[in-house]
Amino acid sequence: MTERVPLERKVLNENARIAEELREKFQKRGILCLNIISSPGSGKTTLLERTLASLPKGDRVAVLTGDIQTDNDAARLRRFGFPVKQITTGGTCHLDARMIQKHLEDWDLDNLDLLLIENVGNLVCPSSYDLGEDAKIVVLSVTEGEDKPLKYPSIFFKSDLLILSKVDLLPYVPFNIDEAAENARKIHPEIEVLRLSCQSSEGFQEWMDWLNKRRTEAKSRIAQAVV
Ligand SMILES: Nc1nc2c(ncn2[C@@H]2O[C@H](COP(=O)(O)OP(=O)(O)O)[C@@H](O)[C@H]2O)c(=O)[nH]1
Ligand SMILES: [Mg+2]
Repeated sequence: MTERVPLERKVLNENARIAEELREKFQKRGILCLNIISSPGSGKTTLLERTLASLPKGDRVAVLTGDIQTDNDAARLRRFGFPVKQITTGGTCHLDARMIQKHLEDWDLDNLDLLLIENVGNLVCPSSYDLGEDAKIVVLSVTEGEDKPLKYPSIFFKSDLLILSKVDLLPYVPFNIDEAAENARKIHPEIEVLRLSCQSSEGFQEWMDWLNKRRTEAKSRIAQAVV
């Protein structure tokens, strides 16, 4: 244990350095970068599919999607005509900044306004790794239990937005959605909360409004920097 702590710190310091370089590149160009995190199966890829389907053709959007094995998610997301890359971590339970840097090498960032990152399905490890994003988004589906913000506080503390997903299932599962939101606010009082179903489309417009607001803010930051 005494050996492990300094090594972990070194890895995280190195990650923070690369993440800061990435953040600078994104901010200089007004790119909004979002890091989407949840347990496996909470609906990250489905949300990205719906999002890409609703964006205009030629929109300056790209997706990086992380997984331990397989490129299934990238195959699902490529159908919409935007640049998509799979990052297969080969066992690692999170994405790190170096993986993002490497996978962005042959993309011209000047052609991008929005970079969506789907992290590896895991509520714990991804919360420790800054990817240079503007914001982390945590997705919690209604089948996972309203206590999860209390059990996995770090990711709820670090996320700007909580998406409570699969709300179409609420009639069938004992899940107190107000309590889930309340638990998240105990950990992070300013966290924004959205209720979403990709099945019924409830909350989808609110999600797109949130996304568009953040895109506009990212752009206006470079305008201010230029003035
Ligand atoms: N009922 C319901 N099922 C959903 C919803 N969103 C996703 N799913 C299902 O949940 C499963 C996992 O979704 P996926 O997007 O692959 O989750 P990921 O592992 O977080 O990327 C799939 O069978 C989806 O069809 C939703 O809003 N409502
Ligand atoms: Mg997925």
